[in-house]
Amino acid sequence: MDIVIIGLPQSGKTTLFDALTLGKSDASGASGSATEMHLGVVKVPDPRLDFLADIYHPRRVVPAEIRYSDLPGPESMAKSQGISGRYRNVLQSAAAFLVVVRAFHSDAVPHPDGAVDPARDLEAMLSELSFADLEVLERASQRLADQMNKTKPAERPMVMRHKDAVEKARAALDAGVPLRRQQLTDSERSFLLNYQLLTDKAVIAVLNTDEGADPLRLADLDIDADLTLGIGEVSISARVEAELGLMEPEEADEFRNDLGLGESATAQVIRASYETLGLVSFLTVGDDEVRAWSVPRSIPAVDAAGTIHTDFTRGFIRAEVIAYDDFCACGTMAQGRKEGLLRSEGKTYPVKDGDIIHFLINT
Ligand SMILES: Nc1nc2c(ncn2[C@@H]2O[C@H](COP(=O)(O)OP(=O)(O)OP(=O)(O)O)[C@@H](O)[C@H]2O)c(=O)[nH]1
Ligand SMILES: [Mg+2]
Repeated sequence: MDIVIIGLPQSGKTTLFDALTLGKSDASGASGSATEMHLGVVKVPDPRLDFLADIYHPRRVVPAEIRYSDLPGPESMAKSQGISGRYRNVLQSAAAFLVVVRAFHSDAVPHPDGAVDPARDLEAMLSELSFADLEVLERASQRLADQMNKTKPAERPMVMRHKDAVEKARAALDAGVPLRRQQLTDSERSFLLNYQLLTDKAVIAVLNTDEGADPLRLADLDIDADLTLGIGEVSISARVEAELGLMEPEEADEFRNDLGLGESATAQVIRASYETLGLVSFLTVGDDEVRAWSVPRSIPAVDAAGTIHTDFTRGFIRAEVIAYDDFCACGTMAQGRKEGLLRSEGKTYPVKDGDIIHFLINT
C-alpha cells in the first residue's frame, strides 16, 4: 500500500517521514536531502503474526507493508505551482494521503503565510487537491467534446456517457464534494477511474502539534465540517516522534511513559490509515510462510484469494476459515475443525479482520 505525505512547505513532512520510518524500516535514503523524494517501507506490526510464527515455525514471517513517500516541499504542494508537476504520478498511485498540518509554533521556522493556522492550511491543501482534479476533468470534458465530432455515430453514445460522467463529477467537485464522497454509478466510476483523481483518495490529517501540547482534533478547528467529512486524523508532535524513533524501543517506551504519550506515531498513523481506508488483515499460515494481507473490509473471499495470486481468482474452489481468536482458543486447526470453528466458505464469503484462511485452488 502506498501512502504519500503531502502538506504545505515546512509543515513537518520530512520530520513525520523520519518518525514513521526510522529504525523500523528498510527506509531507503532517510531524509537529509530537501530536493529528493524519500521512500520508506514500514512493516505493519501485528502481534497475531508473532503468535502464529511460534506455532508454525515458518521459514519466513511476512507482515503487511506500507510504503511512505515524502515529497520535497517546493514540489509537493506549493500554492503557486499546483500539483500537476513532476510528482503527479506518485500522487496518483497513492492509496491515501497523509496531509501534514502545521500546528506547532517555532520562531526558528517562520510560517510561509505568517501566523500558524491549522484550519487555513488544511483547507488550502484540500483545495489544492480539488483544483488539480477540476483541471483534469475540465480538460477531459473538452477533449471528449472534440472527440464527439469526430466519432462515428454508432460510437457516440459511449463517448456521450463518458462525457456525462466527467461533467457530473466536475459539477459535484465544483460544489465542494470530493470524488470519494460523490454518488456515482458503477459505470460512471469506471469512466472516472482512468483519471486517477486525487480527491478519490483517502485523506488522513496529521496535526503536527507543539511538543507537550494536548492532542488537537479536527472538530476543534474552525473549518467547515463538510470539508473534513470522512477524513482520518492523528495528532502528534512529529519532532518528538522522530526523536523517539531514533531510540531503542525500550528506551523510547520509557520516554513515552514519562511524557505521557500514547501509541507511537507509526502505530497511530497505521491505525488511522486502516480505519480511513476501511482495510482489514487476513492471515495465511503454513510451514513455509506466516503472512498478513491487507484487503478492504468484507471483500469477497474470491477477491481476497486474488490478492495472493491473480490465478487464484479463476481457480478458487473454497476457503477454509477460522477466526484468529477461535484458533488461539483451539490451539490447532484439527481441534478447530472438530469444534466446527474451522468452516468451509464459498466465493462470496465476506472476509473479516483476523480470519486465518486457507484457499483451496484448482490449478
Ligand atoms: N518545534 C517543532 N518544529 C518542528 C516540528 N516538526 C517539524 N519542525 C521543524 O520544522 C522545520 C521543517 O520541518 P520539515 O520536516 O523539514 O518540513 P517539510 O514539510 O518536510 O519541509 P519542506 O520539505 O521543505 O516543505 C524543521 O526545522 C523542523 O525541525 C515540530 O513538531 N515541532
Ligand atoms: Mg521535506
